[in-house]
Amino acid sequence: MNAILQPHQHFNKVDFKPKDYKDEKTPSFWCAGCGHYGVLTGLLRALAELGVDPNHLVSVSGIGCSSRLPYFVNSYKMHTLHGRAGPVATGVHLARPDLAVVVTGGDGDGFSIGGGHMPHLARKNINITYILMDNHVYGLTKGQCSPTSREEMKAAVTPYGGMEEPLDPILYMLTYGATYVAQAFAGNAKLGAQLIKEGMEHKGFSFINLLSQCPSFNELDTALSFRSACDQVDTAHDISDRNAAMQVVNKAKQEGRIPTGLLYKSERPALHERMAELVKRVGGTKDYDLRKIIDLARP
Ligand SMILES: Cc1ncc(C[n+]2csc(CCOP(=O)(O)OP(=O)(O)O)c2C)c(N)n1
Repeated sequence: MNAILQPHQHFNKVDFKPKDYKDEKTPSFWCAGCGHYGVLTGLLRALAELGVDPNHLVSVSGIGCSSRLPYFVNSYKMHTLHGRAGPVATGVHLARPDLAVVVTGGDGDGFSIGGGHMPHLARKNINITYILMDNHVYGLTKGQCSPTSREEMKAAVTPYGGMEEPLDPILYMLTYGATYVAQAFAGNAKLGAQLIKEGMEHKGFSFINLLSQCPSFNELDTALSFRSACDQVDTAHDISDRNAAMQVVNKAKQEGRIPTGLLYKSERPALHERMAELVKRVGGTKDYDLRKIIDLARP
């Protein structure tokens, strides 16, 4: 593994417009009015601003309406198993740390079935960008509660409303040590694009929660309700202070508001750098001697 290889070396390589990053073979096929279109628009704009070479871009997803997104992007792509986009993306990244890896997926995919993986992407500081397309519902399977659904949301299997406290993906990611944490309303593609771009430039695990309305199965969280509850707060606190970021989020939640913008950013070694360092320490080549690693680990 070569520590010098970084995705950034493939930035500013092409002069593409956002539409050039759209896979023209596959027209996007979400419902009319779906917020996921806004996520796609933001991503395509971010890619154009970065000028990332599509040959060095990998778009990875799990299963869900949101997880269809890689189909629509001019890149290498992997539509994997429900909840398993994170581990697959980790493997892609560790095998080829020079590629830009973007995961997209839903709140169900990431925080229900995939929930066991999320802390580890954050704590290991995997150098990938994770875009959560958070519509507070399972869209593809036609409207069950997700971990981010509001308690009062009535769905087919919860006709009297839910019984569970929703989790907050932002607080979750701050807690587990993600080094770039941001949030926006998916319909604000300008802010979405800016946050995705900065997230892809960030070295380490970047997590961007994009609130995305589901007009087919979530009547509570509409485009209007998301848009009117969002406040851009990213200049109001020290961005490198994790406790301050948590306080901002908690305060906004108490007031029924949604804090958007860049909420937290810090620097620490990413996993691929630590692995490269280990290889160097025990032999200086990727064909390292496992015995040396074991000997080194002995007290
Ligand atoms: C192992 C497994 N369990 C369950 C499913 C059914 N399933 C497919 S998508 C999905 C949830 C999708 O919700 P979300 O991830 O929030 O994305 P959305 O469709 O709302 O964009 C479920 C439960 C599956 N495909 N595989």
